Amino acid sequence: MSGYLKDGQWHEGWYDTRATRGEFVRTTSAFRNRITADGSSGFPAEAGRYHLYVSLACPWAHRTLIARVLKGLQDVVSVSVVEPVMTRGWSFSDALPDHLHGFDHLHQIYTLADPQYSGRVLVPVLWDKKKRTIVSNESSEILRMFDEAFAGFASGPDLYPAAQRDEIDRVNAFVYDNINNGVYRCGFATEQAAYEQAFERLFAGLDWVEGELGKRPFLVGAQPTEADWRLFTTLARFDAVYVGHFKCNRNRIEDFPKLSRYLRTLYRVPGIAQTVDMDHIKRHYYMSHPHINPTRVVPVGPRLRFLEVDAAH
Ligand SMILES: N[C@@H](CCC(=O)N[C@@H](CS)C(=O)NCC(=O)O)C(=O)O
Repeated sequence: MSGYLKDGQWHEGWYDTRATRGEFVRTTSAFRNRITADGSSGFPAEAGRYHLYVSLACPWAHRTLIARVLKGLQDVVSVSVVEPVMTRGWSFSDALPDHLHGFDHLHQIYTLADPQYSGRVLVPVLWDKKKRTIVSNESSEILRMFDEAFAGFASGPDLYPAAQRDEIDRVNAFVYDNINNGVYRCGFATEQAAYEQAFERLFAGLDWVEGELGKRPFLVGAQPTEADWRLFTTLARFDAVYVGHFKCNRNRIEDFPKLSRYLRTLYRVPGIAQTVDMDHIKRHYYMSHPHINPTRVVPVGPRLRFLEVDAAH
């Protein structure tokens, strides 16, 4: 089960949707420091200094893993992966250890950074081994740091090109509201009206993207940018999890000609396939939300054609 920390103490509990008429409202991330190339923020870019905690199931954490791979930071920023199924929140095991502290649970990382921390215990977490604290637990900002701050250590495509920033910001906001967070607003709604409203917005959003992808290969311009990778992590989970578990079932991504081709194109970019773990994804969602799936039985299907592109090429 999932839970939260209050004054540094762990409590079991899910999101309370009573005050918001059944609508799921996402909490904001608490740690918002920034790594910069010049170190003016107090967190200078250094090889070997920072450690990323992720869940391979989590679409937000997935963005940061993708940026790490695309920017060639595998030897610069180390990683620990949490167990896919939540027990006292995110946890570690012998197979998936906390490489830095040997902790059993991710909440211990939060209380190491702040013994009085109150709030949810979220992935991703970017840890500073020198200051022994959390730099950030906001995926959109970690993605930007990997893109910009470590230019002296590694290289890769510019994911947030200066000339396209306004357009990327605009697309990101739309995709976040309607699609990335939209699937959660469908799945975690506890009243019919809240679910139906989220459902309409989600599929209107996907219809819009389908139309845009008829005009150009990627969301902003001719090359993938962070806008595409932020959408990709939701698309990759959609047919396997969101259609069934979150009731996002007007149609599948596979049924959209442009979106399904786009998903395959992005999946085929070197390094990306290794960041997609469908076993963690399916087990996490179907087994960690007993209020949605009390039997915790994980569906065997569906067949996911975008995962078969390696075999086909
Ligand atoms: N705004 C955050 C959201 C992160 C987030 O919600 N992570 C989820 C996993 S997909 C989590 O850790 N949930 C645990 C919980 O809510 O208890 C980000 O983008 O970094």
